[in-house]
Amino acid sequence: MKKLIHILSLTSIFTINASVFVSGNNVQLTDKTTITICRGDITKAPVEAIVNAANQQLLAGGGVCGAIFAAAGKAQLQTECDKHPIYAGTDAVRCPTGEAKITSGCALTTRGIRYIIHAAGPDCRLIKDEKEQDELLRSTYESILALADHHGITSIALPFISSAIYAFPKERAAHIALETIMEYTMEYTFEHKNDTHLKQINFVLFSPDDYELFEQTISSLNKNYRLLEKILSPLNSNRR
Ligand code: AR6
Repeated sequence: MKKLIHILSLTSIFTINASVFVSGNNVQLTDKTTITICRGDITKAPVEAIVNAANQQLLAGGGVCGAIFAAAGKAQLQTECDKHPIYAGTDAVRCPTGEAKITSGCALTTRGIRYIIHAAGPDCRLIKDEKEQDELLRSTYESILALADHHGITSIALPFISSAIYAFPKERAAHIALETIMEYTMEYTFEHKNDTHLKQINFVLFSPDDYELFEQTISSLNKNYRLLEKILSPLNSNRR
């Protein structure tokens, strides 16, 4: 029931935009949290923080990780990542799966990107249990948002974590990504009695297919929330 009450309030918290992200174009901020579905290169996003789909060792890699290291300055960003200590008894793990670590934006600070949040999503080539995959992906997004809030970050751009090299099934991954962000923002409002610092949350999708998937997912989530609101309106009015 607690969860349903949370969900009921979602539509009043969020403004949901869908727009094609063009480098240099800014998205209008509102006084509420806005999720924007964008297309493009995350290193060009006009935000305070971008998220890297990292590996647990926080080493330069391929995919979006490679693009971020290249744009931020590979050596400088690696030096920053190496400041995060290795967890004892691990294979040089600096960021366990489901967690996130922060560095400066290195060369990207000249474009206004002050921070890079490195998050290790589940590698589904190794983790085969679906429940565990889902929980770890959810925890990855929660860790990112909590870390961003801790640093007072107001605008952030996220990639489609785990969806390519780490082979997470895309439909489930998109659903978890969007739902976790909606729920986090709601819960933050309830628990801290004010809004999250995050006002602008951009999902930056690289391929047209991923962009379309996110558009469909966000509109179906929104539809479900509206349906619930209708069915449970007596409950809703009791709360007031
Ligand atoms: N901007 C936005 N999205 C991008 C960009 C970009 N410049 N480049 C690729 N993508 P992946 P993972 C999208 O494989 O599955 C690395 O080696 C891409 O189309 O980068 O979490 C790390 O070091 C896809 O939708 O991340 C890890 O070892 C999304 O980014 C491992 O890969 C994520 O794809 C992480 O794998």
